Amino acid sequence: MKFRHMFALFVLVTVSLSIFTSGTVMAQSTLQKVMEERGLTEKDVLAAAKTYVPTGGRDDYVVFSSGGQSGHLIVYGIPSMRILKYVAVFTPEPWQGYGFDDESKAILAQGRIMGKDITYGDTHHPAISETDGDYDGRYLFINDKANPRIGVIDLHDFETKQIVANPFFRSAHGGCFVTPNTEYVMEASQYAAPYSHDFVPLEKFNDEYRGGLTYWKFNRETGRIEAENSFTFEMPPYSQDLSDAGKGPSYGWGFNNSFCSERYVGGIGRGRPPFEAGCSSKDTDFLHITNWKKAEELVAAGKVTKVNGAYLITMEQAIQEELMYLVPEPKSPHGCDVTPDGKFIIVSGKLDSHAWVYSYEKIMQAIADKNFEGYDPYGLPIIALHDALERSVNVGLGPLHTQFDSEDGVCYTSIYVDSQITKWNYRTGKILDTIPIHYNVGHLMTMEGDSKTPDGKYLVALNKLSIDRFNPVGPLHPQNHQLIDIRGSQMQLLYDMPLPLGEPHYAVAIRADKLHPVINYRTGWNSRNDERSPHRSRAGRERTVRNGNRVDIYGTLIRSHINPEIIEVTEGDVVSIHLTNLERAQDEVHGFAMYGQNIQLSIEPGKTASATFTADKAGIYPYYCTEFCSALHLEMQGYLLVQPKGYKAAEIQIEDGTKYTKEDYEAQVATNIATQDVINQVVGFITSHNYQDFATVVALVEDATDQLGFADEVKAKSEAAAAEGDYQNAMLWANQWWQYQVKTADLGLRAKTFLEQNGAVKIK
Ligand code: K7E
Ligand code: CUA
Repeated sequence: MKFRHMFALFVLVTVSLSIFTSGTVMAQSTLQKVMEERGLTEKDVLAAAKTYVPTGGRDDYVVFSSGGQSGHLIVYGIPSMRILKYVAVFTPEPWQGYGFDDESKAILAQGRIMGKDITYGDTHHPAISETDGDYDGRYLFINDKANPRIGVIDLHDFETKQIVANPFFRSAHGGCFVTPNTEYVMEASQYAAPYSHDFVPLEKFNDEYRGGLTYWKFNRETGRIEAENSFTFEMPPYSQDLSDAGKGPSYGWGFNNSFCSERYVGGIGRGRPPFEAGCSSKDTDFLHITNWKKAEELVAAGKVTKVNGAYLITMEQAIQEELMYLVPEPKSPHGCDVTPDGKFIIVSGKLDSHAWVYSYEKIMQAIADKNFEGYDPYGLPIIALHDALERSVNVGLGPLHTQFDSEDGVCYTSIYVDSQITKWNYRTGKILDTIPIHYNVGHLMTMEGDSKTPDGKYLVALNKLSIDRFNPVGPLHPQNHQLIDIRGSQMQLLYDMPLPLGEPHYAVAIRADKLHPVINYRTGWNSRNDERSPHRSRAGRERTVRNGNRVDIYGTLIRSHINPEIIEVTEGDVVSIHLTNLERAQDEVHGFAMYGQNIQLSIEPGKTASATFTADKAGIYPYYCTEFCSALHLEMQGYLLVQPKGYKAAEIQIEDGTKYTKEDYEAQVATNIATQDVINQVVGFITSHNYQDFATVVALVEDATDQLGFADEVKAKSEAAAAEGDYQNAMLWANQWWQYQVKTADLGLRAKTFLEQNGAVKIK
């Protein structure tokens, strides 16, 4: 190395070191000041640093939380706890156009109960699809407890694609839990009811009311549940509660607990002690163990008959074919969690302080030996508790749910009554740590914590009460999700996140790099059923088709106009407006709202969405784009003219509010030529770099090329009008030409900035 170079290096190192040192001192003194001013301790600052994601940064995990009775799914990031999205599932949500466009109305209609629209859901348990026991990030399922339904969400675009309603149940709590290859989605009923829709008096509860467990068949290729290939286990009228699927050695089996095996029917009004008294009087309830693998074979062999149009494995058949067993569970249990190795099932005694660890091996041994302590009133064999139990561990008062750590044997149980999380080891029964929770934790969740290979790292406590945690907002408090660091031997509370939607029950977290959502659709896409829309349109192909009193409008959207801008129909017409977003650029969504018709669409790049309504009253109905998509977004507007029957158009022309001259036209053209220079410079920069190596830039360039093509078309119109001396239209088209240029330049500059910030290299 030459001396000159060494010297230069020395100067560089010295200078950068001194900058670094003085920078640190400065940051420290400022940090100190902020800590003093805000009354923060070192522990607070450490917690903040552990959760803070700098601007433009991404989270390591993405959480899908139940939205409780909002019927939505909530998506947020960890460790930042920033909310990313609400996904509408059972409930209309106007921002996403869900329940407003015809396509999503068809999805919601799949969830009708006895022909009635149900526009909410009590969501409890989301489940991510699994491959070989690990989250694969492809699909997500969530249940509705109140109306026994399941929503299927495709994670390639975070949209709800399907809703299935249970053919037997009147409520369902123990779902969604998936088998290790997402062969099935488990859904257990909760409140026993007759399988028919007929009236059956409560006096016949024991004989005609039933619980059950449905294994919904999932087709990974189509991404849909196949109701016709799904089957249900008929179960006694106990209140089946949570479920989980076996894995590893216990693959092929399912587990679900229950409460109220007393089969008690309350009736305060009838002078009877309430449900809560009669449902907790016995010392034990039952863990149900079902062999879905064998049941699947019976279905395939044609040995299972259909009831209500769906396969039903009666208790009689389950006993005969040795498909279902019971094991006592102490004290109104809750939680039913299979350990990552598939060897144990952990159930909590909600009214007690123990978690009960059942051994799969012992259960199988008892089954093999036909070692039963008796039979329940329906003839189901009961395995004695001491023959199935590995150990019980005193974890705290009111234990509910258990999740797992990356460290073998380590797990965490939510303790409702004591408001704490207990960290313990299910192999040794040792308690390792506890941490107080604010307040009354329900579910808890660790990263990928119910998969075969949990990631550990963070834990979220989903609390039932938030009481004094946040600024008061009236009697209905926000929910509180508390983020806890579990990387050390002691748990550390990092963050309280208020969630202002529903009472979320369960949540699942997946590594962010396992998700690969799209940024746009193929042009003309019906995103609700993931097929090409028959109602799509292309630029220049916009049209209106009339058929009697049915009017179909096939339109397009692109910055910054809706085509058509004027729609004429007659009073009484049934009108369908089908709109295709022609954009390909990321985040260029257009909305579509219209006065007085309850229409609000969200049309993402490439999507086609439709709105159908009856134009029953003559009048003027403005419509416009509801997403601020460009500088001329406010001008993205139009009029629906609903003309009275027999209306004859007046013999008058639209008179422009402003008149233009030759000078106006020439000034505009001069501006356009100057703008073209800017565009050429940007294009020069882009094409002299390796822009084709950047997918984002390629998309921007495609979009810009489109816009420039449109500019050329209207430039020709402008010049033709000028040649005829029609400077009014020449000026208006010249202005439109400029509008397209502005959009081209905007896209080009975004592409240029991207290249500069992402290390593009000059190639010519
Ligand atoms: Cu415990 Cu529905 Cu899972 Cu609520 S359930 S907490
Ligand atoms: Cu499109 Cu605003």
